Amino acid sequence: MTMKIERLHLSAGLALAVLAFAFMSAPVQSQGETRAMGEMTGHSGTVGTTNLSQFDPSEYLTTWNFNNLPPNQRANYYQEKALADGTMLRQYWIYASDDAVEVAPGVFYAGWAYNGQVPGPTIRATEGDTIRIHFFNGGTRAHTAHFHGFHPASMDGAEPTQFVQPGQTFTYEFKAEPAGTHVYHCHSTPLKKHIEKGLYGMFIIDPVGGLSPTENEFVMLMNAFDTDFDGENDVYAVNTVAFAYAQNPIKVKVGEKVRLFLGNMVENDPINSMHIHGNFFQVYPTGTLNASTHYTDIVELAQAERARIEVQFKFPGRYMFHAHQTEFSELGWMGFFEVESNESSGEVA
Ligand SMILES: [Cu+2]
Repeated sequence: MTMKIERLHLSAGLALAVLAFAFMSAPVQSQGETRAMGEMTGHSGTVGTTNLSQFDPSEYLTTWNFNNLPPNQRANYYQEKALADGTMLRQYWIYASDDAVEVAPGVFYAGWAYNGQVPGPTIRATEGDTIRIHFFNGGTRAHTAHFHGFHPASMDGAEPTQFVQPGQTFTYEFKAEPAGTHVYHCHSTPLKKHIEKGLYGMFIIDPVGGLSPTENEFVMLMNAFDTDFDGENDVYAVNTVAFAYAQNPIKVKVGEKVRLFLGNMVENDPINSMHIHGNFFQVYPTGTLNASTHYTDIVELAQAERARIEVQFKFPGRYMFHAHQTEFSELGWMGFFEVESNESSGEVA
């Protein structure tokens, strides 16, 4: 893996650093001019910055139903209407296209994206709502939008007869159920290629009455990119950009409940994980039952598996989170929570 990055680095002049964690016994393995930064910081990282104007991982954390857009723009992609039975009709305008995705500073992946971003837009509803997806294929291959959850076979988007050809549209409609932490993705063939290229997103269904109150909700989709197309991933991340939350830590406060909607859409590797330092958390597999099954500091997820995680930090400070497949963390899947004191005095313990 290191060799591959090195080749990429040398051939394209790209500045992706692959450096060992300071706490690991292995010597620092760095390349060229990236060595100096690694020795200064002692952590894995990248040199330079990623252009976040197309996709900002920090913004993605709390964006669902296009709530990051001003109302006049938002209406182009999302409209909601209360129905007589108390549920909502939620309509989405989703398109597929061929898009370059910057996964590390200067490293552009030739991806396929929903609405120009990887992961695609997060869709969030309450159980029983009507989801209507107006799907347009603006890409160069046949694509679909296949949702996990209950739906009629005609809405599955997985049969060859259901593949939406370039320039064509299809409207998916179904009830949002069951409540849980789900995903959607393209189900065109070859499936592996259509997923690894970036056609996936999070689909969150809240139970009627909502989840328990919390101060923070964050969407985290673990993904990876085979930037030299040899069948092995070169860059790993949560939310696409390598080390995004190492450069811009996620800010929370001591004692606040932090809810993570975590999914794994990594291709080429059968399993992925998330470990949070200095803490233990509750795990709700697939988010379907309102009962935690694990109180742990690591959760493993197979391909397309999801979990809702709830965590509270006891102490202020900076807490690392990363895949405990340590190779993945060194190649980008590592970040930090920046936990601030919750005292109104602002005094830090
Ligand atoms: Cu596709």
